Amino acid sequence: MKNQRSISLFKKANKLIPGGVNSPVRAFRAVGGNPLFIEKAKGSKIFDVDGNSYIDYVLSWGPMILGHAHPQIVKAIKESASKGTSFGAPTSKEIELAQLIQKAFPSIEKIRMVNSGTEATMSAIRVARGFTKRDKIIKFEGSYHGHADGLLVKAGSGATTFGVPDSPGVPKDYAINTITLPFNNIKLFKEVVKNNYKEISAVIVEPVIGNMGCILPIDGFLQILREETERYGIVLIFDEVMTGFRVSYGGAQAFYKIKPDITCLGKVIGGGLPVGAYGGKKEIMSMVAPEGPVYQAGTLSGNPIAMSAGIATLKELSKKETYISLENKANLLEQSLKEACEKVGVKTRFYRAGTMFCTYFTEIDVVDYETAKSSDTKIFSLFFKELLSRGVYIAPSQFEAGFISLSHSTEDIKKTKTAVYNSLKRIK
Ligand code: KE4
Repeated sequence: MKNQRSISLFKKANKLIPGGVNSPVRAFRAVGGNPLFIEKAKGSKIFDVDGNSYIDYVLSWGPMILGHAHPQIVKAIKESASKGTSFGAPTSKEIELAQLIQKAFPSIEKIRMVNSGTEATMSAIRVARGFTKRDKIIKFEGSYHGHADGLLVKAGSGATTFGVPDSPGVPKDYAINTITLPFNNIKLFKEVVKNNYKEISAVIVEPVIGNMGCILPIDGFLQILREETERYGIVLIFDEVMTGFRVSYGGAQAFYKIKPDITCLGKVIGGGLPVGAYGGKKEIMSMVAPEGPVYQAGTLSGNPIAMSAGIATLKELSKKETYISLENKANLLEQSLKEACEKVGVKTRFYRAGTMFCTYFTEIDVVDYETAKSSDTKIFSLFFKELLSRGVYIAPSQFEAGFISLSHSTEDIKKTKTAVYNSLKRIK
C-alpha cells in the first residue's frame, strides 16, 4: 500500500499542528505508523491522498451513519450555504432540528444547540450544578465525555489510548469534584451515592460506553443509576453523543427504557458538521441563559448549514425500515467477524449495541475499564495494520468503538470477513 503523499503531508502537518492532527486519536500513536490523509469519501468508502480506498468502519467516529457524501445531506448543505453561512441570529432550522430530536427523545423537553459533544457535556454539568447547588459529579472510569477540565479524570478514548487517564493542565481543585467509579459496579455506586449525595450534582454516564471500545451495561445497572439519582435529587445525565441515533433512533435511553434528566447529543445530529446539543427536563433547562441564570453561549451554535445537515440526516433516519436495515447489516457483520475469529482460532470478545461495536483481543468478559485494559493492544496494532493493507479501515485504537452505516453493502461485509480472516491468519 503506497502512502508517500500521506507521509509527506504528515511531515508538513507536524511543523504546524501539534502531533500533526487536530484530534489526538487520528495520529495513529496507539497503533504506530503514519496516519492516512483522506482525499474524499463516498458511501462506505474512504479514499486517501495516495489513491488507496478502504471500507470505512470509523465513519468520522460515528456521525456518518448514512454513509459518506449522502446526496440528501450534500444537497441540504449546498442549498443552505447558498443563502449565507452564518447570521448570529435565530433561524427556523434550529426549531426544526429541535423538533426532530424531541420526537426521537421524548425526555428532551427543552434543548440547546452547541458545536461539539464536549460543549454539550460541559454545559449539561454546569446546569446540573446550578440546578442542585452541589459541586461534585460522578463519572465512570474509562468513559470519555469530551475534553472539559473536570471530565479529563480517568477518561477514555484518546486519554486511555495514551495511558494518561488524568491530563496535565487540569487544576487539582477541578479534579477533586469528579468522583470516578468502575462502570457496572452497582454495589459501589450505591454506597458512594449514599455517603456523598449531599455534594453530588450529577451522574454522567455513557449508557453504552464507546470510549473503551464498546462496553454494555449489565442488567439493572442503568436502572439503579436512575433510581438512586431520583432518590437523592441528583441529575442523571446520559451522554448519548455517540449512542444517540446509533443504538436506536431514540438512542440508548429508548433501547434500555430509562429516562434521564438531561441528554447530551452530537455526531449524528450534525450529519458530519459540528453540532452538539444538551436538553432534558424543562425545570432544569429553564436554568439556561437567557431564560435562567446559568450562562452558556456560542457564536456558531445552531449554525444554519449544520442544522440543515442534521435535519436531512434525521429525516433520512426516520424513514421506515431504516433501523431494520441497519440492524441486519450490523448483525451480519457481527456474525462474520465472530466466524472469522473462530475459524482462525483467535480468542476475542465482541460487543455490539445497534450499529456500534468492538472486538477485544482478550479471553475475559469486558465489563469495565480494568477488563477492557486486559485486551492485547499489541495484537490489536498488528490486526489494524493488516486490515489496512487489505483495504479495511477500523479505529486506530483498541479503546474506540467501530461503526457501520446504511451504505455498507453485503459485499463490503463479505470482503471485511475475508480481510479479517487473512489478517488473523497472518498475525496468529
Ligand atoms: P466532541 O467534543 O469530540 O464532539 O465530543 C466529545 C464526546 C463526548 N461524549 C462521547 C460519548 C464521545 O464519544 C465524544 C467524542 N468521541 C470521540 C471518539 N471516541 C471523538 C473522536 C476524537 O476525539 O477525535
